[in-house]
Amino acid sequence: MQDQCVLKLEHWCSFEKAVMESDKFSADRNQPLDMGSSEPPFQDTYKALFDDYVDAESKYEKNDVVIVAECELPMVDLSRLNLGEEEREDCKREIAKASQDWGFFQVVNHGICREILEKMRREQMKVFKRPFCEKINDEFMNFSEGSYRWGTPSATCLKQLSWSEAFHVPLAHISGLGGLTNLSLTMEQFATTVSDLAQKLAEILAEKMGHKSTFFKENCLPNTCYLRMNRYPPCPISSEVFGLMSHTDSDFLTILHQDQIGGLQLVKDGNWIAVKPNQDALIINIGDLFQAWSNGVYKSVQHRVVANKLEERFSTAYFFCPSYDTEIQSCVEPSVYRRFSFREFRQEVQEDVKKFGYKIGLPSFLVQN
Ligand SMILES: O=C(O)CCC(=O)C(=O)O
Repeated sequence: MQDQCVLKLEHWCSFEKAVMESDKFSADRNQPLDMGSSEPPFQDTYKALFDDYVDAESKYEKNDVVIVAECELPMVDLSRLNLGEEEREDCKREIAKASQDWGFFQVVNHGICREILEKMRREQMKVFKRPFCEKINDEFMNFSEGSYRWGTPSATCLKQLSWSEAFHVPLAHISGLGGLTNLSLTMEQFATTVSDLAQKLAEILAEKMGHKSTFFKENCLPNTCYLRMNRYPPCPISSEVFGLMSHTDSDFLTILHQDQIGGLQLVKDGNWIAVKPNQDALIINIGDLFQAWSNGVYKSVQHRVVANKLEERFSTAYFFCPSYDTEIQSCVEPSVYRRFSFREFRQEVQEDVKKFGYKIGLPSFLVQN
């Protein structure tokens, strides 16, 4: 895998250049807020963080260069699940191994037709083009309260600000809309096909831990999962902020469809690596709940998105989650994590974010705490 890596010099610039960029940015900030614009008002809302950044010259090191390797994620051809016993078992083994070694892999021949993926992307692009004042209006968009998110309200410095906007939608709510609009119809179609894939992968991962169980069928229902449509606007200060801050996912597993712009990075063996986009592949990553369920065998790894100065980027994530009452318990003993409900996990994460400005997540549930 190392041989496939291409060293990529990340756009981490010298302090002088950063200040120049901030100056350019300040000029933009003097423009009056355009109410018809679709762009979230990052510059006005986070003005204090930019001012602090420009003032805090001495805190920043000169020529801070970050090298990030660009890698192909482990590739799994899922068509082999439909072949003979040997091929099928090899394929399952690869899925489990990638989940153990990387926490991330990509799949081709996944059964989600290109047409659905393209339609989802088109509808997603359309909704993000709506004026910002419409997007923040829950009633207008017909999504549940708080579905539209942008920036990082809890950020106390530029490095904590995510330069992105998203609709984070509970699927229970989309079914309720009854295909009211093209967008909700498309989201429903997308989620239905992707949920079958998520079930299949979860069952394989459970089987490779020695458990042929109905746990996922019983607890992760189409309406307990979430769909997140992400947009990463071009960012004039792309070297100073992330598109999406480093995090792990609070679910069992995530299925991601991204465009060809690139920007997704993950931690592998203690280093950040950049994921090379592949237009035929979907990306799968293990979430916190699978790490707990597998007693730490499958890894929920930190990932983030870097901001892009010139191009906007889109991605769609399907979060495979159980109902809030579902108890998460390690499938082997002795257990590294104490038993917890998904509701408890979510509450703890929300409280951490309020208290510290970031998620602690699984370490709070270690038995030895
Ligand atoms: O856009 C991406 O590539 C990653 C999205 C992501 O990590 C998320 O939505 O939680």
